[in-house]
Amino acid sequence: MDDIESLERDLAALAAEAQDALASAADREDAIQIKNRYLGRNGQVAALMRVLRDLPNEARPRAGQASNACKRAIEATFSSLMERIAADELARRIEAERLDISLPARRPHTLEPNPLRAVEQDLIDIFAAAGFEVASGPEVERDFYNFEALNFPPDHPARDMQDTFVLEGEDLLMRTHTSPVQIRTMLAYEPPIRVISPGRVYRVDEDPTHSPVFHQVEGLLIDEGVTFADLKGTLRYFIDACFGLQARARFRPSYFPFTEPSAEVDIGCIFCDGDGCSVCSHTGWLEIMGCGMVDPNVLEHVGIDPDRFSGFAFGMGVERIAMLRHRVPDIRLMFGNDLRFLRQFS
Ligand code: 2NM
Repeated sequence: MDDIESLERDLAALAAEAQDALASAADREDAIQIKNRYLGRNGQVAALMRVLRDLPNEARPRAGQASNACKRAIEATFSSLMERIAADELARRIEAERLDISLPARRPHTLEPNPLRAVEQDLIDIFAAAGFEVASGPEVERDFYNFEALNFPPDHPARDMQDTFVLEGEDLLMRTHTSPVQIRTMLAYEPPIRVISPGRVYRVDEDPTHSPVFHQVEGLLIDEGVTFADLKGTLRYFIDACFGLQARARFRPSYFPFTEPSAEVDIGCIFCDGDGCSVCSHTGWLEIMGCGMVDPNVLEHVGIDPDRFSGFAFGMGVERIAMLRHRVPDIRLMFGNDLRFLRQFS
């Protein structure tokens, strides 16, 4: 009886000692070592239980219960300690990896519509609202569509290889204007015809203020009884829509092989309001487009009877219109890829 009671006391004391030791464990490894020191195969609890051999049979169940109670107490302390260590570790990690989700996000680099494309679309919209349909055609053209049908004489300077990108040994060139699209349209359709042809065009002349590729929007209207007054009315509508009702405009006589009579359209200089400045070469006027009545020779080339039908045509450079719309005094900025410049239009 004495033996079993002293064993119970010893086991209880051992459990208390192990719990004390665990309470001062520094970390996981420390805790595991402490636990093994008491509960391991050669641990202190096992050592105590070796006295079991000397106990009478009837005392053994009590000794077993006492030993199990001791083990359970130590294990319970151990596992709650491990839980606390894991919780502490998690709390430390969360603190260390904390994200401040209130920080404003960095703006992603998005593609803004290029000012040139935006202006091209504006021009299309303006003429579409007046009933013009969009026509397109190849950028690599034949001499007939780009020059001959447009009444360019065989020795016209624009046909010079100095000015036109030609594919040598072949009847192919890069179109120098979008007029060949008008020729193709007139060949394919009967009047009345009312189209605009936006697109890329190519010219050799390259200096700091000219690009070998630029953009045009040309227009064509063919019907019975079309006069220069119709041309003026259409272009005044365009100027109102593109530059505003207050814009002053003038038609100045000019010459193109494909129109007769021909004119150039100027608007009052938007940089100096007509006073004269370096942008308008001190004239007070800025040229925005060319136009005229389609030459009867052109109509003959495409099989339209010039005695029955007449029409007008016009053409403008999109870069130039963009420059004036946005009051950019140097056209070179428009071709460039300087994002600081381009972002101003978004
Ligand atoms: C311009 C100026 C004046 C024009 C003429 C034609 C065609 F095919 F009908 F003859 N298309 N575009 C034209 C007329 C173009 O650009 C400055």
